[in-house]
Amino acid sequence: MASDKPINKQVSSSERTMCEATAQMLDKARRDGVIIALDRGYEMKPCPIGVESACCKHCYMGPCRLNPRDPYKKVGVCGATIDTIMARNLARNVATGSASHNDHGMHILKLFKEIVDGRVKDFSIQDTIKLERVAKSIGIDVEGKEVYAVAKELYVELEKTFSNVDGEMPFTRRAPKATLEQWRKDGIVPRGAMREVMEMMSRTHIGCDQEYNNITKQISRTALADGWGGSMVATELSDIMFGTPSPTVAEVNMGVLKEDHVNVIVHGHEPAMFEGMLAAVSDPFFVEEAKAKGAAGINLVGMCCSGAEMMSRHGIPHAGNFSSTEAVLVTGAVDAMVVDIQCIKQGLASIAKCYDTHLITTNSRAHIEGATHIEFEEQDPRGCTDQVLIKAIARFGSRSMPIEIPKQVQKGVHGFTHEYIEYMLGGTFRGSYSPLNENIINGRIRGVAGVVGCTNPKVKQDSFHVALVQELIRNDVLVLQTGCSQIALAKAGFLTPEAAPLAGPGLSEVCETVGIPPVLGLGSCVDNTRILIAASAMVEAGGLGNSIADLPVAGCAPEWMSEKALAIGQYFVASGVYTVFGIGFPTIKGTKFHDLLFNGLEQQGYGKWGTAADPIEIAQMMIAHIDKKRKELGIDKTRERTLVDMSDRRDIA
Ligand code: NFS
Repeated sequence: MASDKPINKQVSSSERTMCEATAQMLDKARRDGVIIALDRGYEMKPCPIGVESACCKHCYMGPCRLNPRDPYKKVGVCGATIDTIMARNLARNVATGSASHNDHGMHILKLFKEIVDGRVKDFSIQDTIKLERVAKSIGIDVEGKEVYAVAKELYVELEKTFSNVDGEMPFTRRAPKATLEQWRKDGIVPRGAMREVMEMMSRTHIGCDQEYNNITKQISRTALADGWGGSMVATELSDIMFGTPSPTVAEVNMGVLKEDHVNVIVHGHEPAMFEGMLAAVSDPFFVEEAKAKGAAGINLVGMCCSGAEMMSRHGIPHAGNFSSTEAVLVTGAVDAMVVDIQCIKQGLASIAKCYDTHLITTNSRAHIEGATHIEFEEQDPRGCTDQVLIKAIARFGSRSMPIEIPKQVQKGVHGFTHEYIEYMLGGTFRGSYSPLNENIINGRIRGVAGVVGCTNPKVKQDSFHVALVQELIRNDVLVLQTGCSQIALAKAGFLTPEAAPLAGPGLSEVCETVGIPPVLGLGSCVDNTRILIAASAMVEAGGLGNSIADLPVAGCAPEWMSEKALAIGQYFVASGVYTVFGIGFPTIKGTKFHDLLFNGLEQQGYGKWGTAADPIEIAQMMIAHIDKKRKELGIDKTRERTLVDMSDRRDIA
């Protein structure tokens, strides 16, 4: 957004981001008098009461503000205690996050139905093996049935994910038996996502559920309706319709923009529009149109989560994560940025205007004031994509902005899936998680960590992700990644097999043997469900306990910012995973609700939350938890026997 206000230049761009390309664009934005979120975030002073969730605005007797330093001194006008207030606030955050993923999943399901019904012709079922596999996983008999018959049955079953009034969400059948039994015992198996989100909203109305333990149960249920519901539907059906990813080399960072090409960036979360754009840019008509305007071609690039998905599936280059979406426009080289839903900053509109870039919204659920809206319809993808390309090519032909494209670009291997992990360890005929479990039991791999989530201008962009992952792999923890975190590590060069020596001796040995990086990129945020399935497969393979809570695993979102991240965190906790958030957490230490989340849930047999401000401390907390689980499993000794330090290694040599 253009501003006359002096910008705080005392903080150098390299202190705001460790991404050199983004730093270069932040400097340019400052020179151009344009303020982007990395500077806005720094200037914003968050409300000290809100940051700890000590305020309530669920009715108009308030808003009521309690004192975070003395939280039990006061109650709200209705008598709500600090525990009720914090629990209700988190509940609504989780409901929003779960609603976002379920809305996405439901949209994907609708597209799947329209393909099955023959109403959408531009997309089809690409992966019939996965279709059968997913159908079988929830008890559908596929024997002797035609592809579209199986697809129809799968649709009917998966619709219950959203519409069930009672019963159990279909994909919960994929959870380990002991994990599912725990949910049943506590009455938190999600029914239908619409019911869970609606009930969560209703129960947090003034004067309804005012017992933080009981509210927490519904928080877990609403979150599980995300992880084992809408998100999992989105991942699995996207794989079936657009192809299941397998490891592929892709380029990441702003250097993927090309000055002599028409540059079109797609940013958002739903793959259909991006797939439509991919088909349109290879149309010879548009290639010729671009050439007629003097361009060498059309360069299609992704950002954020749909970018991560397309990179995994098709190797499409990726220009950067959440904190770089405004900065990339500062290059002046973006002819059109096309967006759909979620994580699209409103600030993009004014910055696009400053750099004469077309910002085009395409989804009926997400318009932005100041952007051009061209609706994307799955029945007629070209109705939208062609108009986008006409605008982008015209803008290329009349470019007036000085162009400065950062040089940084990093190659990496993306596109791992839970299916591929199984295959790479065991091969086609004896694909299995047993080799992974064996390597955990014998101590070469200490444990597995999911490092995921956003970037947040409250901290130096990417720096927490990178420091944390570096520490984890150094300690032989295999890291699985998704979302903006994956992009941070990809930019830093960790997603290549060549990064194996950065890992500890055990993990690097495994990586070198199998030929994989120590950090495996699984795609977008809804693809966190691949981690749930991988964890379930580890339990099933045996030797590491009966439930996800028994596994030597941990999760983390070190630079989180969105409500979706809170929903994801809670579904991992409720599935049995110790989950640590960096930056902060919206509860007050020392309160009963905080203690329940950070301690009590684990005693009940679930995972638990953790938080710390320093990435190395977070890594150590995760490693300590992994070691605790190893001890409980009785495999802590094996690790001590197998580990050799560098001097031992030299002696052996
Ligand atoms: Ni996830 Fe993807 Fe990124 Fe955070 Fe936003 S893009 S869904 S919420 S910022 S990881």
